[in-house]
Amino acid sequence: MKRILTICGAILLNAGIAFAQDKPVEAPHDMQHMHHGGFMQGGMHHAAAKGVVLDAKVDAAAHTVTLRVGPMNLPANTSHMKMPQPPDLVWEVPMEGWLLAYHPRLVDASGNAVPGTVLHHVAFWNENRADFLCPNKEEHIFGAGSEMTDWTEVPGYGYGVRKGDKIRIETMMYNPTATSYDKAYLEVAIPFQEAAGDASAATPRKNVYPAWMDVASCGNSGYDLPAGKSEKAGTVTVKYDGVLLGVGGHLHDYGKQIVLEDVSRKETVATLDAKADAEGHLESVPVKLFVQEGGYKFAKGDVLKVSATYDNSTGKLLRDGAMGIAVGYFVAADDTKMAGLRRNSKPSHDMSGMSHDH
Ligand SMILES: [Cu+2]
Repeated sequence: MKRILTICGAILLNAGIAFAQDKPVEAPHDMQHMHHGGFMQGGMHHAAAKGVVLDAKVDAAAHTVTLRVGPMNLPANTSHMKMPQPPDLVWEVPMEGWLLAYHPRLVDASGNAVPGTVLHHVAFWNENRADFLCPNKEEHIFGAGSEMTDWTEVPGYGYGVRKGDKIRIETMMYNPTATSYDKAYLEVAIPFQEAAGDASAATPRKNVYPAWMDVASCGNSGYDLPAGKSEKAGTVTVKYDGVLLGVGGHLHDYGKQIVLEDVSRKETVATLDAKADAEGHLESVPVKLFVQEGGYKFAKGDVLKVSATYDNSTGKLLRDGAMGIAVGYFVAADDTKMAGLRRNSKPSHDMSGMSHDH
């Protein structure tokens, strides 16, 4: 497929640690990002949804920040190609510390639940850090699709952030249901712990690094899904000693299974069988935890293989319809070695698959 560069505007929000109702601030266009193909497919441009902004509310007492993307109008029976899509939005982290968990949900303007089936994908990227498995990409710190993956806290661990880190939020909606939703919002509640602050939060967390082991290796995640049964596999090499605390998975509709193997050790790390409804719409992908055993050991140089199987019952090829990603948390044996992944200045985006494309 011919991929064409497109420039997406970004909105920067400066959220202070306060109860104040933070007003979103539109940044001048120096915050623009170059994307590789993400919003251009088959020569068709996604229409941009107007008026979608990012709101960040910090509840200092509850140590939780809630990010809210919206409002979005979602007409019934609309594919992700036809749906006007929100622009990329940027959250600037207001404190030093750790993000502990991610709890996504969809609501309407009155706070009533909207079904997760209308979320095609959301992805959070830390623009100030490189991915430890694929340094050509930014660190992908959280993602969810229709299965609305809830990322729960792993006690004692957290994702380290610095004040001013820019977290880019890519949201893609669709609506395969017969019900239209007006003014829908995607909310992600993120409990956090400050590095230094009140005495109760004094015990530092161990740093985790999100591990995205993709059937597309270090390229763009989205691929064309053929009709019927199919399998795609990719490999990635671990460059640090450490442990994997657990692994979940990301698939799209008609996804069946994700298998993660450590080829160097000739071992299956995890087999994850997806749950879907009668039409094949993805409902959930299980999570396998190794925390009890102290984590699944990876050695520098280990080759990991991830494979995804699908059974596309539509009878036709679905353009950019699939992804297959095993997602886990990695803890380095020597955390100081991970410091080199920090990017202090804005990176010049390369062309090798920066965005989580659809
Ligand atoms: Cu996806």
